[in-house]
Amino acid sequence: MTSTAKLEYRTLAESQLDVICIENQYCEAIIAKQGAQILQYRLKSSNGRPDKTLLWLSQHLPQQGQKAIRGGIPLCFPWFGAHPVQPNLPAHGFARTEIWTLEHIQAEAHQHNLTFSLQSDEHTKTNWNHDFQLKMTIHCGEDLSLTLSVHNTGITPFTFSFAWHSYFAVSDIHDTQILGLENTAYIDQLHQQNPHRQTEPSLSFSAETDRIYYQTQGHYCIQDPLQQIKIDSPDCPDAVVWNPWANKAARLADMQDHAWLGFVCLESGQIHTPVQLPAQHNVNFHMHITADLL
Ligand code: TA6
Repeated sequence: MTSTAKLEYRTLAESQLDVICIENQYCEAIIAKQGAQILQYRLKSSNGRPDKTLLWLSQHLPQQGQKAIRGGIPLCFPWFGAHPVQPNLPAHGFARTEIWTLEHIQAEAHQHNLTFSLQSDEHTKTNWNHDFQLKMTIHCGEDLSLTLSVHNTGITPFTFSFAWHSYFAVSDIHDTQILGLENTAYIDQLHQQNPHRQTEPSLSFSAETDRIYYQTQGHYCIQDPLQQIKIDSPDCPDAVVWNPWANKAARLADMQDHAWLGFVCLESGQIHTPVQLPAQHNVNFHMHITADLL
């Protein structure tokens, strides 16, 4: 049992991704400077409970700064999905491919808090002509939580959408259910029709699933025979649920065969009604994740 906090800077051999590796009493984690993206979070075994890897991560990592890393918790900002007007711009925005600055480290025996920032510059303005500063704090301890602060540092208002595109590791998508979406409206991204409403208490999976739920309660549980993962993000009004299933997964170059069986994306954010942020204002979002092994 580690009684002290460990922190190490590494550059991953093949991808040249600059990462920060932390370990404390409760967990081990790896966070990439690209996108301030947590790639791995492993809860240590305790009181007879086995250890638990919470997040799924592709084995195919891109060269740093070249393209999005599939897995962990990528940040989609300042738009979600394809750009609404310019389809040539990167899907899910550019925040997840930019190299963020590690601003602050708080390391204690039982937790780490790492704060990263991303400032607008001439490069980001080629994609989105606004002045902004993002700050993301990642708390790694007995639980995992993220805080995102979006600051409009310009002189004009801007509008953005965002989501934490979280890839949660599950034993088998066929045996996975998501609770917390009962009586919630959603748009089925696979059949762009009118909104639907989920009436069932739980969502299970038997085919490609790609839904944007909106005006949610902000409290979800991913359940499979071995675990419960609770996600609380009450200041994020929307949630996306995605699994590509076999056919779409086969078309994703950075998804190894059958990997689609081992994850579900439950993505907290604000998409359906984008955020309107006046000049010199800021807004904060929070997501808190806990895992209980059954
Ligand atoms: O998670 C919802 C979604 O928008 C899906 O439509 C799918 O495209 C997924 O994101 C993955 O997007 P990415 O750009 O990370 O490959």
